[in-house]
Amino acid sequence: MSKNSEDFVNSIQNYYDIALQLVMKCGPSVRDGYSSKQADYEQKSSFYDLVTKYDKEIEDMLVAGLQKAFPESKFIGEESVAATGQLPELTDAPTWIIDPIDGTTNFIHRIPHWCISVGLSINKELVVGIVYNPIANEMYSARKGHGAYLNGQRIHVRNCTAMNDAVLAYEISLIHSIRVRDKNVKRLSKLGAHSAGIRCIGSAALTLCYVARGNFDCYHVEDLQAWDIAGAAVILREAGGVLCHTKGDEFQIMKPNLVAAATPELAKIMIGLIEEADAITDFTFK
Ligand code: 2AM
Ligand code: CA
Repeated sequence: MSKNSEDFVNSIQNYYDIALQLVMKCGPSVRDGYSSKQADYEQKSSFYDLVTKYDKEIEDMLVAGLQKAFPESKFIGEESVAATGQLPELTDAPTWIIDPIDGTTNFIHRIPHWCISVGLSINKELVVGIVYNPIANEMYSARKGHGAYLNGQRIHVRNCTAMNDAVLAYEISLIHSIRVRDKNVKRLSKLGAHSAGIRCIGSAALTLCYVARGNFDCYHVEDLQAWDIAGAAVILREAGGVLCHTKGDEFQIMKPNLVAAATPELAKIMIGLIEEADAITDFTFK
């Protein structure tokens, strides 16, 4: 290994170690907030877009800790973007992409599927992913090229190549938006009809981790943001999964419309079924 690439590997390890510790440190306070009573919340852009004081607190804690450890860092965080209304452009700089609570509605309703999600992009490539569910005590983590882990144990996708053997995850909450409702109803109907089971857990990051550990086999979602996906994207890929754009092109983190699958065969079948769903024109649910 050249000196430069050795330095790069060491620096990624350092980013990973510090971020893992910081995320773990957020566990107790957010766990207390979840357990005490239904958390107070506010609406952001809509009646289904919610935020609690814990979302803001965790993001602030993570940004402060990472900034202190790595002053060269940039940040793309859900709550800072909501506060400023500005989505920063992804640059080559080390950029932490943070969702302080992915699955905020679950958090508020005391449904135990939510997580803290952190991804690190360097040179516009995702290299570190950390997804932590403090209620289940599940820490998912990955560094590019070093495999994916759940609480320190390696995880792998399931070798699933057929849709009728696959458990499909689909984010049905997105039918809230009239803009994408028909698209989602058509795609869910087409994909779901061919799959062995359909599940929706309300956290994109955890859903991707469930594909990574072989509980679910595939997932399709569009119209989310980088922070919903960044951390788990690294985990899924390092667990051997496939992540691509809905049309089969390269996955783009800043516009993360995606097909995630345990195998390339399954991803190809999903892309085909989505195309078939989109070709249905005599349907409207509005
Ligand atoms: P969030 O909890 O961070 O908002 C399930 O609802 C998944 O979709 C979660 O990962 C949630 O992230 C994300 N999501 C993002 N925007 C959403 C929206 N407008 N409605 C519902 N879910 C949304
Ligand atoms: Ca969130």
